[in-house]
Amino acid sequence: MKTRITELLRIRYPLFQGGMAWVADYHLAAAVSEAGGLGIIGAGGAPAQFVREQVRLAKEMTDKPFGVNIMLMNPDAEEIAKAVVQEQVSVVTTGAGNPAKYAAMWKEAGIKIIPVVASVAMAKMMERAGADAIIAEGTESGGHIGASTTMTLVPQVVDAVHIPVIAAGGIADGRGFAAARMLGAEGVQIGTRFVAAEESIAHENYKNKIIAAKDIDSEVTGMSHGHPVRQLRNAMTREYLKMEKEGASFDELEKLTLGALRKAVVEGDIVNGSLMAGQIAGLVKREQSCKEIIEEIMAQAKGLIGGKG
Ligand code: TUI
Repeated sequence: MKTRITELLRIRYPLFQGGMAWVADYHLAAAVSEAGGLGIIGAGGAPAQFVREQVRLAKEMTDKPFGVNIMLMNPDAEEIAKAVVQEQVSVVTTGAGNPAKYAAMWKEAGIKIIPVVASVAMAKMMERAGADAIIAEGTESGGHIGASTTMTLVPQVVDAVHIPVIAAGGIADGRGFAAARMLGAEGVQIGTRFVAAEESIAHENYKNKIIAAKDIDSEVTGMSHGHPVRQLRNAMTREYLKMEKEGASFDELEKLTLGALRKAVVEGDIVNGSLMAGQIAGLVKREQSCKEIIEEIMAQAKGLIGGKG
């Protein structure tokens, strides 16, 4: 299945694995890249040295291209931005901010720049700043989200920029892949289904919560202070939303979520942890290898789209 994304990155399938904090380490990234997609190491809130080590470990497991996602709210973002140059990473995706100030440095190093955006305005700004492609992420996604749905955002971003667009948010199977292609996207990014992959280091409790989730089991916290985060409903989200309704301050609310993602991913704390997941979690039925996931999605998509893709 050829698109401008497979050509740009020299990968078999235009299918990215989301660079999820704590979850997307070198095991997951290498497995996805080995299966023909683009694996992405999620730097999340980690220090630059951790990211360097992760990149080196991924290179020992695959000689195929993989990326690093830099979450721009990370206080160490600048150091990570330099580290990906030194470690000769081929693709960088960014989230939760504007990466324009790093664009010249990355371009000079030959790194492909693919920012995640949640609006047309940001997509245009990123194209002007030198992005090679754009990931348009809808509000169906897990984690930190924007307001527009994938269905509405993707075609509007496709019309607004010349660079290729990758659709994210609400995609977990071949139907979602095919639908994204119909909206004009030249690739997709998938997060939630890969959290439950065999190669994912997420705790079994977290994987099982995703596998058990139904369509309406996610909740968005943080709307009141402008940092909406989607995660599966549990005691933590109930308490958060109750406090938010009562007008709790940002600092009070932060106490509930501080370290909550780590609690979910590493400790398997499904009560107080932040079980970030997208609205498509209801479609994830079992733990499978990355290769099985990718081949299943691509076979289904090819059947729907036809041979040319
Ligand atoms: O970044 C994400 N998703 C994330 S980051 C994350 S880590 C976290 N943990 C706890 C609380 C909050 C975050 C979990 N999930 N997705 C990519 C994304 N980026 N979605 C939306 C945006 C975005 C938002 C604003 C991109 C650019 C932007 O620009 C703002 C500006 O600077 O103008």
